Amino acid sequence: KHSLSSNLSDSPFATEGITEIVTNQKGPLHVEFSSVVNLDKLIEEGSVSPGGRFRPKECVSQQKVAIIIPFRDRELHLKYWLYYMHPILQRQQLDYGVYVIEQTGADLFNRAKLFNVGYAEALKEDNYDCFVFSDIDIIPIDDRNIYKCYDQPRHLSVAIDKFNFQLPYPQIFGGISALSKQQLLKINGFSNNYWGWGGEDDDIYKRLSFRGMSISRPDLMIGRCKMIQHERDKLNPPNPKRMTQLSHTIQMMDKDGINSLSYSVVSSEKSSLYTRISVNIGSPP
Ligand code: BGN
Repeated sequence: KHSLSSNLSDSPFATEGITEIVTNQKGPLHVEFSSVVNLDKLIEEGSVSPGGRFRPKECVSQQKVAIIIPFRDRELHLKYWLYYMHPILQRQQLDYGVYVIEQTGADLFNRAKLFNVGYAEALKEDNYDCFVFSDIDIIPIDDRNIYKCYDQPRHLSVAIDKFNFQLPYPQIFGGISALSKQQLLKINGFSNNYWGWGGEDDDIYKRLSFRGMSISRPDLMIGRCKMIQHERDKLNPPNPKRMTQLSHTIQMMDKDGINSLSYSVVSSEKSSLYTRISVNIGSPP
C-alpha cells in the first residue's frame, strides 16, 4: 500500500489515481437496530485498547485518525455504534481513537461546538492528523467507505436509508465527515454558535468552499449508510436563527471557531471501547 502511493505523491492524503488496497474488507454489510447488541465479545477479544484505541499489527497506518462523536443521552445508540464500527475500522487497518464528547447541562445541543471540543481534546492525547466527525446514529453498510482523510474534505454519509439512499442536496456535509488537521485549521474549525438542530453542517460547507476546497465522496453504493430511527431530542429543536447565521458565515469564520473556543472538562473516562469526555460548553446567548 505504501509503496504504491509513494510513487505518486508524498502526501498521505493524496489519493488521485490510487486504488485503495486494504485487506480484509467485505463490501456490503448486514446492519440492523432491532435487537439489542452485546459488547462483551468485542471487549474480551482485547483488540481495542482502553479508551477505544487501535492500531493494526500487520502494517503502519498512513494517518492517525481521531473519531469525534457529539453525544447526549444516547446510550443505546452508542452501543450500536461501538458494536458495528470497531470491527469495520479494524478491517480498514486504521490507527484510530474514539472520542465521545458529551454535552452536560440542559441547554440546547450544540453539535459543531462539540466537534471543536473533540478536536482540541484528541490533540491533547496524541498527534492525530485526521479527524472523523460522526453522528452517533449513522452506520456505514459498506466497509469500503474508509474513515480517513483525503486531499479534499470528505463526506462519508452520502447515501443514508432515511433519504432513500440518495444525496439530499449536493452541498450536504452532515452526518459523517473527515477533515485533516490542515483542512480544519484553514477554516478555523467550526462555528460555536449553532444551538439546536440544523445549519451547522451547511456552515462548515460554506467555510470549506470559501477557502477554495471541494467535497470528496465515495460513490452512492459504497457510501450507503443506515440511520437509527428515533424521535427528535427535546433539547435539540430546529434553530430558528440558522438561515440568518448562514448568511454571515464569511464574516464570522475568522473569529468564530477554534480560535474562540471556550469550554471546561467536567469528567474524562477511558472505558474499554471509547473515551468519554463530558464538557460544559456554556449556554446560548
Ligand atoms: C438541511 C439542514 C442541515 C441538515 C440537512 C439534513 C438547514 C439550514 C437551512 C437551509 N440545513 O436542511 O443542517 O443536515 O437538512 O437533515 O436547516
